[in-house]
Amino acid sequence: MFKALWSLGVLLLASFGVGVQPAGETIRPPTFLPHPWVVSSPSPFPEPPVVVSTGGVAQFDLFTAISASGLPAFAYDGVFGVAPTVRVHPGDTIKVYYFNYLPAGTPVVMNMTNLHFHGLRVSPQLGSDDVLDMLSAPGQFLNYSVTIPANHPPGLYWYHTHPHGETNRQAGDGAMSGAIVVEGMQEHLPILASMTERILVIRAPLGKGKIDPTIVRRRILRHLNAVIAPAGGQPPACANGLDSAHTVTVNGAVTPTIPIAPNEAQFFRVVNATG
Ligand SMILES: [Cu+2]
Repeated sequence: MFKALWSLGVLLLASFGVGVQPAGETIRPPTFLPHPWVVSSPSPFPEPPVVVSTGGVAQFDLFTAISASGLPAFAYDGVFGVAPTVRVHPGDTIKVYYFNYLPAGTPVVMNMTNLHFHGLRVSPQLGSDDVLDMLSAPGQFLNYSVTIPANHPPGLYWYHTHPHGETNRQAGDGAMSGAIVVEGMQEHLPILASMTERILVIRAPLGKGKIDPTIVRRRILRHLNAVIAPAGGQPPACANGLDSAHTVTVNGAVTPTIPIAPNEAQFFRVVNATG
């Protein structure tokens, strides 16, 4: 009985978007840059690549593999440590082909992976935002088709890997996350339409050392202070450094500089993706 149910589960998973790469078929292999996310400091403000919905669909390929830091990382469009910002309208569908290039796991670190669409009011069924049944082992892929309801609130959301028991290591320490924008905020606040908009994905990838959540939280607050320093003024010194367990990054960079004119107002969308 149990075996029969298990087989049914595998069948369901197979038909709803989990699979192993068919033999003989080639997939576009990611070519990885040597180091994932830490750019030397200070650096110009890096903008994540953007996937915009066309014809009601925002579609992209995403991979995960071990980065130079020894942790799992996202790879997009051949670049390691990069996750695109996905921009959709209510009623659109996000389609992701997500391939697991992680090495074979152990009973402790299984290297399973999946995606969670954080904050979106979408279906939790197979093929959509289902973090319980949709899991890919190394060498497997997941096909997501996540439809945003037509009455979905506009705003900032995010996606990250969410295999239970491995999320902290992948999403927090490995910084596997990206932003999702559901358009329409400007209709509620028209002044936003005239402002430069910036996406700030704040992560805290693990360096070498011990994990200390208190230090991470303190660093995030201090870093946000630095990011929103007044125009023309020097941002206060940021506590970032490679000496601690985690390094706080903004869009993958350490202490980047955001250009802003005197008296200019900008529209910041800030994702706390520190895990
Ligand atoms: Cu989440």
